[in-house]
Amino acid sequence: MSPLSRRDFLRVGMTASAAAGLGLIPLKTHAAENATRPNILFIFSDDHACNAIGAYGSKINQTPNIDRIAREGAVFLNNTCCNSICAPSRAAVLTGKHSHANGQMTNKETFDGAQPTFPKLLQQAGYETALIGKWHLRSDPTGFDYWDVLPGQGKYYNPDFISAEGTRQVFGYNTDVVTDLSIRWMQEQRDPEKPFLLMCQYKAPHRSWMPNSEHLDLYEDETIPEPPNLFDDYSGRTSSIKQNEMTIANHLMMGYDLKVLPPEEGRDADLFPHTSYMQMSPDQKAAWDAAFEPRNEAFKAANLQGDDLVRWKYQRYIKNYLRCIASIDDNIGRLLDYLEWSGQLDNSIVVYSSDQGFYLGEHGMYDKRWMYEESLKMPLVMRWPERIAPGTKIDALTQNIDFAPTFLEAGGVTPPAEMQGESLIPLLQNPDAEWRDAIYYHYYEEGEHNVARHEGVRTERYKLIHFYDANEWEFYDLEEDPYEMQSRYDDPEYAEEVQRLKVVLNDLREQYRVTN
Ligand code: SGN
Ligand code: CA
Repeated sequence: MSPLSRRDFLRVGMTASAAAGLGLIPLKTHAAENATRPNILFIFSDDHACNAIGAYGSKINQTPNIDRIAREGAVFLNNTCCNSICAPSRAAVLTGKHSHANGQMTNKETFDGAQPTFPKLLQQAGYETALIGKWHLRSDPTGFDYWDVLPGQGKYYNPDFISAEGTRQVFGYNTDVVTDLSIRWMQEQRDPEKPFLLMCQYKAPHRSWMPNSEHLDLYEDETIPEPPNLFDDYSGRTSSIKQNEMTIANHLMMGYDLKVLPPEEGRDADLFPHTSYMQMSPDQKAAWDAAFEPRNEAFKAANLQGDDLVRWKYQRYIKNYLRCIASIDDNIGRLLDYLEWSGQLDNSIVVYSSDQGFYLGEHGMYDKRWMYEESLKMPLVMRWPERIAPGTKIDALTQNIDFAPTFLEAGGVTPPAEMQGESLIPLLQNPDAEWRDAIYYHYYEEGEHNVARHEGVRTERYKLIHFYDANEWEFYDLEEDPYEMQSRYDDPEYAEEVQRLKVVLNDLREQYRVTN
């Protein structure tokens, strides 16, 4: 393990000699600097569902450091993405615009980095800007004084990074390494005279859910509670959900996803040569094999079938997913410690979010893409003592297009008219401030996992979804049916509300100038 990936990095970094050993040079200025404009530390992960965050009432894990941000700041309880997939969500965050307006409708386009983004506008206004970690937008980042990104999805172990200087491999576990590089940039690579924006973006907990060596035993002796609809039979809904290819039962791969087959053997390895088992060091491999081999032997001996096998797959999947989150939470603790130690915590906005939610067995699924709650919702917690009272809870229907106008306003920049989101700052001070009463959603990608394209609208209580290729509609009363198990689209009791939401959907299409 590299010295920088040690969890006690900051504690050993406190003393001058240890700091020198790590190559750290103390900053010239600390708390007094930038008194007027806050730093912005934007911590962003990949596929972290609200249901796996303590501050959102997780029943399956604990996240003390993310919860600290929420407890000392605000938690947005109804934050959503506008298109539940990676590159489109990231583009919406950067541009403050819906997918059709920023051009990133699926993971397949190349992001148009010439358009206005909040990092670029903050940079022009005198912020020092950096991006470290997952990017996934194909074009070179624009608007950053410094960038150091993972190619594509990035690898969990010993990942490559691409910077303006070229590609290099860094030894260590991805989440630790991204944090190390982030702390190093804040501490010694930036201009301390300027306020900073740092986007620290983790690969985890994205598929294929590979935990760090130190967390391989976490949860092993526990049974993680199952969601009530793990065995969803998809009755009561349209044909779309029945055709999904993201079930725990049938679509998780025994090697790549569930770690039963050695990844270098057979079909899984052929399909997914990027699994980072192949590039682990001997010690990393030894820890991995020591954890999984005996468990796999016991699994094979048990010869599970039917629902028992599905339950086992759920446990194997969710435990590895949660172990990846344990590393994220540890590293958020390190970032908070660093800001506190360097006297910058209280003049910084610290945000944690993730590009979309994820199915943790709900509807029998993993992955995202659908407009159903668990992947529509996007975590958002924010600490900013100057503007947010501790323990603030915000129920308003916020969305990822609101992030850019918020950060711009915080940095004293007026958002350009083409940004479609709204600054969240009025809500921070008054969670009951006037706000939109419906959000627009549109998923465009066709391909992996077989999710039909759809658009829709969600209000505080209702949701209308249109799978427009098959012209199928679904309608949910979220108060009566929070798990979305029964579409009420054809129920006469809801006819009026369905019609009302169709009008709202059209209004939103007009407001956002959606033409496709
Ligand atoms: C990969 C994954 C998918 C996942 C997409 C998009 N397959 O293709 O399961 O939905 O990424 O994820 S994998 O077998 O290659 O891991 S996204 O978060 O980047 O949009
Ligand atoms: Ca993602």
